[in-house]
Amino acid sequence: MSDAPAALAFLGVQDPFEEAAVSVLPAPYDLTTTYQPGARFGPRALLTASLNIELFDEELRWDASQVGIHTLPALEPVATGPQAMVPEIAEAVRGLFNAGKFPVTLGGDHSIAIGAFQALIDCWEGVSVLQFDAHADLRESYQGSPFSHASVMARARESFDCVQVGIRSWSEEEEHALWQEPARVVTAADVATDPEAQLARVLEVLGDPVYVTLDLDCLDPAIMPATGTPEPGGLSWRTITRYLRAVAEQRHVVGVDVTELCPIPGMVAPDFLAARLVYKLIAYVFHARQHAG
Ligand SMILES: [Mn+2]
Repeated sequence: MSDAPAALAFLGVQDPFEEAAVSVLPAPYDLTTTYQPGARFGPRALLTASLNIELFDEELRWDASQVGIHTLPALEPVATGPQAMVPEIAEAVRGLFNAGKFPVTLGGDHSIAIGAFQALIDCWEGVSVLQFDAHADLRESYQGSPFSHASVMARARESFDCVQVGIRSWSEEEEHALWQEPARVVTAADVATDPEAQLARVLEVLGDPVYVTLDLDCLDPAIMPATGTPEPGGLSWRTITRYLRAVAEQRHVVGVDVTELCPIPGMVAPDFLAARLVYKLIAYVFHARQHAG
């Protein structure tokens, strides 16, 4: 991997790859988006917004960027379909795990997570997957592809123990699969009823270590309208940050992907939120590591 500065570096920080604990990997790919394409522009919008956020985290009272952050060049989108993109992402993320990095993969549509899962299988035995999403993503295949954004968690469940949070949209086809282990599903309605009790339930069933796959449509479209398939009734900023911090403090989080930012021209707030959320994730994980034991 080269230390040449990326066109856009997360937070405007570009530490040398070797010295950075965090590797940001832009994967601007949205060929499987169902409703409103544009997630291919997500990484650029997120990285651009990140240039304007404070390096000092107001909650932890700590500049998390000191752990070292390196943004890689964006992966070249493959136009032939997700089955070609998956191995590319898998190879990139595998390289980051093998180099001891904390990968932060930026979508792109949620299908890019399937590549990260393949790297997880090779590099992290016994890892669990924690999904934040409006959608169950449990279709066996969708529009002819088993690697669609709508099949992400069907693929994950083949290899990992999963917990799904924020879910509020699924098909009749997915209904049976979704409830095979009801303890592992926390719907958005569950969260709304009693966020703390539902967080406790997540921490009870979730394994260790953990990989987080976060589809931004888990959030309420009032604060995150810029996704391909926005669903009403989603999580608040307070809830997602509370959950992520608790998971980071009580589990070893090995990597994350944040997907489905589909920028709306002229509306910067969702881009800004996405950048803040990525930085929160990094800050929570590394603050917890520094204060562990
Ligand atoms: Mn989704």
